[in-house]
Amino acid sequence: MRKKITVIGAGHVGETAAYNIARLELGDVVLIDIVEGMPQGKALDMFESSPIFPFDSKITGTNDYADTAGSDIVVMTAGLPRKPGMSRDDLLFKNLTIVKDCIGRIAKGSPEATLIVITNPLDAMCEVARRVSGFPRERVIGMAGILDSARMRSFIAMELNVSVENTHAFVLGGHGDSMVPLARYSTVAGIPITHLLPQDRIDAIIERTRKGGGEIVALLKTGSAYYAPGLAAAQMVDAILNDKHKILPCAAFLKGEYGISDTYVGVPVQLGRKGVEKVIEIELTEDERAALNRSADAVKELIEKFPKDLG
Ligand code: TXD
Repeated sequence: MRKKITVIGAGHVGETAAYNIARLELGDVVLIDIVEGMPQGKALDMFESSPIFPFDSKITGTNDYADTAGSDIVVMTAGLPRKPGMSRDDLLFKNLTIVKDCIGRIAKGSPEATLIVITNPLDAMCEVARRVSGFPRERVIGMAGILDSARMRSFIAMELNVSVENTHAFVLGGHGDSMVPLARYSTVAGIPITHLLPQDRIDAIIERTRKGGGEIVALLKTGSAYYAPGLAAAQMVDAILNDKHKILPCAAFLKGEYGISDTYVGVPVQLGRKGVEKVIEIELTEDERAALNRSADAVKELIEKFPKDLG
């Protein structure tokens, strides 16, 4: 039987994720949104594109959670995006209500699903999804690190005029201004960028990576990035459904790894059929560890603002 992937939220990120998942033939896709007709229209348009460069996935649009029942994976994108001048944290209370509602409904019909959360503020919304669903931490994972490291890879490729395929980048921490891009684990054809670039250029790449989301928001003026985030979600779906045991940077709920407990933060994890199979711990310098702790503390601060009835 083909796998079933539900994408909640048929806005920019949701539609991009859904289309990529369908084109990669990772399974059949259900696209759900509160706006009537919109997910149905987008899904039909996507399906009508499938004979052109052919792909064989069903895509259904709906406003009814009954159609999502039995999903193997749920990609949660519903929620407000940032506008210029807003931080991701400014979205906390509005998106908390949306995530609570959507995940509460989806979890009933798809109790075995793995949840991939994308809604911002990312790490805090992962925690909402974990609490509301009651799913184990292995099956509630956040997408941010793949995007942040793809941004860093793009900037490294631009700087050195090399193929993006040769680049690898390593970004730890929360998906916010406190994220921790690690230069010494970021490489071109296996060579650390610390051997290839002077410190001031590395600092500039790190700064641009940290502010990568804001750069796009400032240019778009009406919303935030979606091509790279949508494709990043598809990569996670691929790693899980195809049981790849692939190591990718994701937001995971830590239980002592990196000396951090009871919070989501971006770390390298191994993804396979069971979701997070392993949190990969790497050696950090004292400064890097302090930066990761600061990032985790920033996430905890948001979690402390949750209303008491969230559990
Ligand atoms: O790296 C990352 N994690 C991110 C996160 C990268 C990019 C965007 N990121 C966040 O994803 C962004 O800050 C937002 O919180 C979400 C979605 O961003 P998107 O750009 O897709 O926003 P849109 O285009 O406004 O789409 C949101 C959709 C829209 O169609 C609404 O009608 C729908 O969400 N929505 C709902 N759907 C279902 N159920 C409910 N309750 C609901 N409320 C809104």
